[in-house]
Amino acid sequence: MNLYQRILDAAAGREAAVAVSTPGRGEWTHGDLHAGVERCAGVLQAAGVQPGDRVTVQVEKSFENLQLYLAVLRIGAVYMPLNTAYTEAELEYFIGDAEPRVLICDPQRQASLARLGEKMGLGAVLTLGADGRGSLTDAMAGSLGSADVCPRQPDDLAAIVYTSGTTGRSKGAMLSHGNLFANAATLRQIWGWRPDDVLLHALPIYHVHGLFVALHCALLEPSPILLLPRFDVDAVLDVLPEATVLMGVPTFYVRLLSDPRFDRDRCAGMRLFISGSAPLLPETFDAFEERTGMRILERYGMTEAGMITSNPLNGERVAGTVGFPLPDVEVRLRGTEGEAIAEGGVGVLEIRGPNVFGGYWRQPERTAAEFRDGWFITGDLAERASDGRISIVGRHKDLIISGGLNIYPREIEAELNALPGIEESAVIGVPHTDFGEAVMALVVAADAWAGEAAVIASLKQRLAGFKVPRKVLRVESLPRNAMGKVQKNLLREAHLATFAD
Ligand code: MCA
Ligand code: AMP
Repeated sequence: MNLYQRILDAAAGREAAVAVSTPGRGEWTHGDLHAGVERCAGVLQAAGVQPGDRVTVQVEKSFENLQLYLAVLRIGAVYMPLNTAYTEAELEYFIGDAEPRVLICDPQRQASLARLGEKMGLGAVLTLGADGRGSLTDAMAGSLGSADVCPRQPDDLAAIVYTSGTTGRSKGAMLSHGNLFANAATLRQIWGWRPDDVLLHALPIYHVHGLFVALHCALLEPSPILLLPRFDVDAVLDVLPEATVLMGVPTFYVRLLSDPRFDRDRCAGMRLFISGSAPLLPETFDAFEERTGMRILERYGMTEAGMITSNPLNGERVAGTVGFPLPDVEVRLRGTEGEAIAEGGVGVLEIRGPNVFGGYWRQPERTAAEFRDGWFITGDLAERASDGRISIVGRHKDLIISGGLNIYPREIEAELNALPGIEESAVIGVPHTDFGEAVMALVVAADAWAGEAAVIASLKQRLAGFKVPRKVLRVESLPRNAMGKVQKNLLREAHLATFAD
């Protein structure tokens, strides 16, 4: 039950058909794809990677990056993708926690990461650039390939995907071959995946949305993938007429709508626009329908579980709701202490199903804290209508989602509080037209503090750019409740219009 074996089996007899194309770079058949996977697997094995070993990957998206992911699955190792925006300080934490055998990074970071790799006892540091070149692909050219696909049990780990924590540092969600296959099979069924589908892929492949949700649907059919290196409106508009399905975060749709070239004609061949990772505003849903005559299908998910609910393929797609639980996923709503709530009331969404991860890597206490009687506590606040439709109405966890990327205020507050002159801080998310929410920091600071620009500059040294506050405002004090807890709701209300156009 190796997920890669399923992907390989799906491609049998289709060796000459196009699997992936990237405008400006080329196109590759299923035969090319899997021959390269085998060679890449051989390189990893020669570097000492054994089944169960972690392979950490921080590279730009490319066809070769996809081959690398599949090669890790093939040899029974554990894929560990990282956002390319992470700084070296952030990377050091992830490597220390996961203890990978091998790190694959961008050639530009090779020198500094090789030093880090030596310090942290890595077996090898290989490189792969956005153009598909690097020491990994050089080694692939001379590789004889690996032996057979490594047999795996459904519970064996396929990937560890790090997700930030409300308390403390990021934690690695452990996803098994069984988790990934179960979710992919369900999505392919409910979204009516077809051999003549063409997936327009513009998401990063270091998060669950782009890596598992989008790619597995296409690879298990198999249907061809138009693999764009990143989301760029011009590039997406160019290839849209050749595609049938697009998956994106709400920012994709906001940006497409802001371009007058995005119209019905260009969408004529499309059968499905899917949105998720962050709330899609009803205004965006409506404007999209008005422009294209099509309704975006919104779904809801999490790194720890892949997809959880979805609006229907056939049937009413309702703006502001995330649809129904997937057929093999159970959901229930509970109070914050686990107590029952009244029918129709707001509660914390808890889930159970074959898609739900096994726990956080080497963190049994945190795993135990996020499960109740076998149900995973998502931390999202939801409401269930009488017909069973779920709406996400808020978050019990202190989390900001900007352009589909999760940002945990605590991590930024800790960095801010460590800066000279800053006594305390509160980081909040406020409405932003492009990103949905943007990060803002309120700081209580001594007169001699460095000032907004210098604070932003020093945070950029330590944190990935998307986490750095777009505004840092000095305030006299932070509002607190009787328990001494900062009342972030009051701050969010007071600063609602910070990024208003
Ligand atoms: C980039 N920047 C951002 C973001 N992305 N700032 C805030 N929020 C962001 N999301 C900053 C950079 O640090 C940089 O700042 C400047 O914007 C330009 O960077 P660039 O890379 O050019 O930005 P972009 O290409 O315009 O990217 C925006 C984007 C991208 C297309 C929305 O962030 C994206 O593809 N997001 C998708 C994330 C995703 O896949 N999420 C799924 C998580 P400076 O100039 O200051 O350096 S998985 C998940 O959530 C679950 C499972 C689910 O339900 O799907
Ligand atoms: P991540 O930890 O990056 O996997 O992000 C998962 C979180 O994204 C969920 O817990 C939700 O808070 C949020 N999310 C995902 N999809 C949606 C959606 N369609 N509507 C609202 N929030 C969403």
